[in-house]
Amino acid sequence: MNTQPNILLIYTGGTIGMVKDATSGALKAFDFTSLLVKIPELRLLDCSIETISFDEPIDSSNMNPKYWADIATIIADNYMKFDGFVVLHGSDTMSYTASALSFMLENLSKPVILTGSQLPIGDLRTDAKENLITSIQMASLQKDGEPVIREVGLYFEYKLYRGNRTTKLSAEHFEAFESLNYPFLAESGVHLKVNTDALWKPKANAELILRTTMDSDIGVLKLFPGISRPICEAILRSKLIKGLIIETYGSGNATTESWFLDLLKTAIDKGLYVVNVTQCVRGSVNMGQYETSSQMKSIGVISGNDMTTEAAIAKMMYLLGVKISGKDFQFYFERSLRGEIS
Ligand code: ASN
Repeated sequence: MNTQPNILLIYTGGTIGMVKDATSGALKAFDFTSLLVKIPELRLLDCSIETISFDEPIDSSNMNPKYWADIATIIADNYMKFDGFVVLHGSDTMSYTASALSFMLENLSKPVILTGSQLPIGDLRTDAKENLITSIQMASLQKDGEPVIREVGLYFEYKLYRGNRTTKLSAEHFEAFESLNYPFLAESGVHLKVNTDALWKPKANAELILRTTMDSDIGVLKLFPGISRPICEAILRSKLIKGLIIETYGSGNATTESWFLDLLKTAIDKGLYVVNVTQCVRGSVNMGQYETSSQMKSIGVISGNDMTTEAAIAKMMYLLGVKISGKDFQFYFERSLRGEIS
């Protein structure tokens, strides 16, 4: 009997899957079905691997909620057949996809590891092989017949992170991602070291629930000194958006000019959900700590706490998609649903 973990590799695109054409030198999509031939090391792993690919692999800058739904559906459709899932994805929007998948897959209790690379898999100095091989190993980790990782993770350059806590910070270093408000879940050195205390513990015996409807009628407004009133008016009075994420300063602070606060209040009173996340990559929104945030709190601005903007965007689309409304929206937004908030 085969007791090896069974892993499904889902290839969506990104640099990892490109190879240099031997004659022209141009980067082109990789024939994913020949992956096992191109990377013979994969045969040495103590697991069996099956692969599935997007018909037309994409650069992750073209990622969107429809593709998120496709990935989540592949996982849900194959959930009973496999012990773990590895999603190969371009690095540019990987943190958004990791966040979105974490919300779409409620009660997930198997590993879903996203990975990719900065250099194509065929490049001599590629980071793709280590990322791919170790991601598969992370997805294969088991204890007493149960998967060790039971959440959506992102593996890159020797570290496994909680996916919805990550941000891409570097366009050139192999160490491209960080999870600045949450410890990494595991580290790859001579041994794979798992940070057991940091792992997500899903509800026992709860069935996987797939929810793929995302409502993307939302906006993000990054504040800066000098941001103009007409620009803020155009956004906050727009009938096209149902939710707005405001990227504020420091611990959630913004200008106290009355035109700004009045605009916010009118928009919130008319039903717009406004969420406050900080521009800082580390730390949390704490409305009320300074005068420059107390009024936002009192007019009903929702706190994003220490969520990344990527996670806040995915969570907003998700909560709007499942039609959570009114006070419940604030209640669920301000609470950790998948470990996205400390
Ligand atoms: N543009 C690529 C992507 O996100 C970048 C990468 O994968 N390194 O698809």
